[in-house]
Amino acid sequence: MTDEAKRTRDSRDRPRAAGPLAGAVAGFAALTTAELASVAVRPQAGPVVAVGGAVIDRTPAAVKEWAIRNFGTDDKLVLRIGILIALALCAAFLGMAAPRFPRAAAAGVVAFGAVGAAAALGRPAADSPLDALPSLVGGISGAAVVLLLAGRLATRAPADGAPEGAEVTAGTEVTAGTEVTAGTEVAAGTESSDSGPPEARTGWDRRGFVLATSAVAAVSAGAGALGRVLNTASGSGAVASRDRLALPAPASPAPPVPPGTALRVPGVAPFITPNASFYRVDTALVVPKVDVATWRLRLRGEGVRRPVTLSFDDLLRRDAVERDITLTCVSNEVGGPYAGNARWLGVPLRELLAECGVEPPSRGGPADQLVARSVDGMTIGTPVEDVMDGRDALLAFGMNGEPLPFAHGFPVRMVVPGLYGYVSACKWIKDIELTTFDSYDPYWAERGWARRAPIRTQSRIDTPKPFARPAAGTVMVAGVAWAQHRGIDRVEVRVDDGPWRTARLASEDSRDTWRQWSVPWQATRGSHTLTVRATDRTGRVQTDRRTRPRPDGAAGRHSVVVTVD
Ligand SMILES: Nc1nc2c(c(=O)[nH]1)N[C@H]1C(S)=C(S)[C@@H](COP(=O)(O)O)O[C@H]1N2
Ligand SMILES: [Mo]
Repeated sequence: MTDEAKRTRDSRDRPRAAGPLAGAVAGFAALTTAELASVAVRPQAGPVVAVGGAVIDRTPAAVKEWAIRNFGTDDKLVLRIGILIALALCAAFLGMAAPRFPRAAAAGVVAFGAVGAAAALGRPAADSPLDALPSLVGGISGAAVVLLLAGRLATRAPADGAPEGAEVTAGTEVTAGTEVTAGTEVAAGTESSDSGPPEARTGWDRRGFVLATSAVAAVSAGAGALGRVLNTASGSGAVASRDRLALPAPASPAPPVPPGTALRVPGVAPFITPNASFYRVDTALVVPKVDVATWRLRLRGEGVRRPVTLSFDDLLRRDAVERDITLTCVSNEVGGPYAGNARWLGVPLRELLAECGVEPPSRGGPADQLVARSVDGMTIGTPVEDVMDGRDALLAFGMNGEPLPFAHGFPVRMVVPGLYGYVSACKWIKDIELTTFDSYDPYWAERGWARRAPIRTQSRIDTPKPFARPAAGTVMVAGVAWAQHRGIDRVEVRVDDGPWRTARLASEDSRDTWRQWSVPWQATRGSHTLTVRATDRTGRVQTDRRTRPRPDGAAGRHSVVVTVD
């Protein structure tokens, strides 16, 4: 064997990537075994979801607004990918340290597991110490892999005076010739140094490392795949219960939609938003899958003279009402996409509360805040007065003729016309507590958002799109406007600093729904700014003072700049 070939087998020439690779494989093993262990608890208890949830809970509002602005509904995907990248980097670093400091590296992996466990236990929905299990299992199995691979990475000092030739003769599987000409790691890797006499061993255990790494990777992939399959299967009862669900006919159907609610201008949001394109805003990295058969809703708290716990069948036995209601998110920027209009089916919350003996504050009731809790630990606070003032506040289970989609709160959510979703529209609801604004801050109030938040009067230009290049001539400017529970009275558009022109308004379905509007524009060449403003039925004109969404919804007018060719 030449000196050069000999050197390739020396530890100093162990490929630089081996350590990081070992770390990455250990990290992979940790995450996949954690996934498998989460089957025994719940999918949400897995480390990435738990840490992601903890990050969401702690993200400063300004960062959250930035994330929503830049990533929209993909923000959760971006967060997950970010966590995985961070973990991969840490794992690679620990892997680099592993050959020299195997125990420290293993302890590092366990520490990551502990962080995951702490995050899982700290989630608001964690109601069992078992939530820590997946991360702990992951940390321990990852640490075991680190120790295993560190052993394979470690250098074995050549025995003093071992004859050079011993090694060559030891090379049983590969001829010395190929090894020398290849002079590469591949050739060395196929050679079995283990089969040589111990005193002849030198360099690192390439073959052992490759075998161990592949075996761990394969077993981990299997564990992860199995965990995925079982976690999906654990939600299959809920999926089946949704598939089987036959929605009741409403005792009070939605009033027929008058003709003319849709203006048929291409590019305008449809009057009814299909479920598949309805915006989704929530903190759930894994959508809760609740089986109707096990679902319960508890109603209790201050001034609740007769607390109740309802099953889904109990809800179905009540008279259902059907209403068209436009839902809007407080995080929506002026001109943003987080508004949608659906036909909801559910039971009136007011009647249920009244049956339980609840009085609104205006009639002397002690509770002014209704706090809804979801199965994933969200808390949403709604004024009791608004829920009981006669508006169609619903415990909804149907959306556009279907059971609620899982992402939109199956089996039951709240919908209250006129209030932003974060103070009214609790999805996956399981508990209602009557309390006061003074004594309890729900999730978003704790994070700097307003405790009470009626929806602001808003209008949006859907077409033309920003920076569109329409041809000169007649251009249809159109969009939607909303002022839920007050109703839209007028929409006006202006071009540049010109006069406000009244737009044609589509028919009003109800004052809880948005309205399309359109106005034909004789577009002239050049760059133009189109601006819209709405006036609600209380006579209030949409303000031109721009504000950010926080704390109680974005104000200001939507403008679009276009260049007419
Ligand atoms: N359980 C739960 N309910 C929730 C939320 C949430 O994060 N968790 N987000 C609220 C917010 S901020 C809004 S705007 C609406 C959005 O409902 P959607 O996703 O069905 O459009 O749900 C509300 N209900
Ligand atoms: Mo929201």
